[in-house]
Amino acid sequence: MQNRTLTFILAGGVGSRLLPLTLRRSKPAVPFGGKYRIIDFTLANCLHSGLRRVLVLTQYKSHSLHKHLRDGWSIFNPELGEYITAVPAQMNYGDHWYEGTADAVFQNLNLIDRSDADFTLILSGDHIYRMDYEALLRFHKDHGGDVTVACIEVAVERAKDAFGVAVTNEQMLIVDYKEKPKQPTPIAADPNKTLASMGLYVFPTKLLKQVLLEDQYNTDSSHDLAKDVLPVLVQNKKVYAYKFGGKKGRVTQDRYWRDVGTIDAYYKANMDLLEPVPPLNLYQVDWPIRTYQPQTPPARIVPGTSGAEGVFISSMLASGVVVSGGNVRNSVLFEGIFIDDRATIDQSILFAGVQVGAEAALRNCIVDKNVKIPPQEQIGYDLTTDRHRFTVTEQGIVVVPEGFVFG
Ligand code: ADQ
Repeated sequence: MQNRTLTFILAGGVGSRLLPLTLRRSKPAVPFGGKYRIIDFTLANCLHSGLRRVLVLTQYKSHSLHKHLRDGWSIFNPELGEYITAVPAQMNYGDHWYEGTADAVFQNLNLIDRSDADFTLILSGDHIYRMDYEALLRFHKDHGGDVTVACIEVAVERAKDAFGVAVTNEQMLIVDYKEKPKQPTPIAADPNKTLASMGLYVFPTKLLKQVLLEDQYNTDSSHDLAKDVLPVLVQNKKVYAYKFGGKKGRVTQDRYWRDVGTIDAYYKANMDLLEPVPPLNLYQVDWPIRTYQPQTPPARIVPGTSGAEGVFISSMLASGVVVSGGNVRNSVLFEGIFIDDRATIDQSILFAGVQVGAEAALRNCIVDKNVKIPPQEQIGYDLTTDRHRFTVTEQGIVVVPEGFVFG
């Protein structure tokens, strides 16, 4: 089925809840996990699931994402009809940018037609997970339904106002669907859990074109797949829920799925990778997460000028990092970072090129690219002061934005 499938990755959302990390880049382009960008996880899923025709729909602040796709993901051979192509919003129909996810796909109907694909798989570019889409496509075919939505069981609390929620019968046919309800309906087996939509859909291409066209004519619609299109389909067609989790297809460990839509969720998902046995296995040799990697020398942990040992505990360090007498604990460090003598980094995420001066102390913070932290600076210790300078989240994570210059 993969050969007969065209894949869209929706990657154009504003990502306002991830500000200031999305000041200059879209959410899928936000660095994650020490060397990746968020979109790498979805792209790696496509790669390992045998999907070879992938269109990435971009809109807001797309330069960084386009560059990343060009540098890291120009891996297929267009001569064989295989591609990962970034498609910017082009006002193909009407004089407006994409109005919602349904409109984003609709505005690329010409590419759907050109592909001649029988099935269209629609994915989001901003989730951290590993999933074999081949198993999803097979489920769609075997169940003989009209549309399939990938779903996951999550705590009712987590789904409130956040996810689309499906109610199914025993055959997994969706009998009710609500987008971001205040009171998600629990599943029959557990009152604390609900079945959340992962925002991934399989459509027969013919039906997709028909429903997108109908949606365009609906003047009350906000042209969103989850809000406007799916609820109508659930009433009129057979829409099945494919349950993510457990052993399916080639993936042996696939219960982990995170929508890293807020800074706190993003921070937590990074910290998950520091668990002794991380819930998402980056080390599975037959499922590497690909990315663009600059040429940098190996990481070094060495004594500083004062003679203090460089220390590195329960952390991830990308290549090109130099810890020169600094002390790094429970942190994620991207490439090319320099930690000077007796500086301490605790429970923090530092993006590429950050420099931390001697005796500076950073705790519970995220520092965006290339920021220079002066010697003896303290961040994350006095949140009242930090709030005047930086974004501080509900859970007390301090974010130092790209381009911040200390006075
Ligand atoms: P949200 O993530 O809140 O919920 P949305 O903001 O529409 O929905 O984002 C979905 C995807 O589409 C994201 O990858 C985003 O970047 C992209 N996107 C948004 N607007 C776009 C546009 N104008 N052009 C191109 N791409 C765009 C959705 C579903 C829920 C589901 C959750 C799961 O609506 O039902 O539970 O995803 O995370």
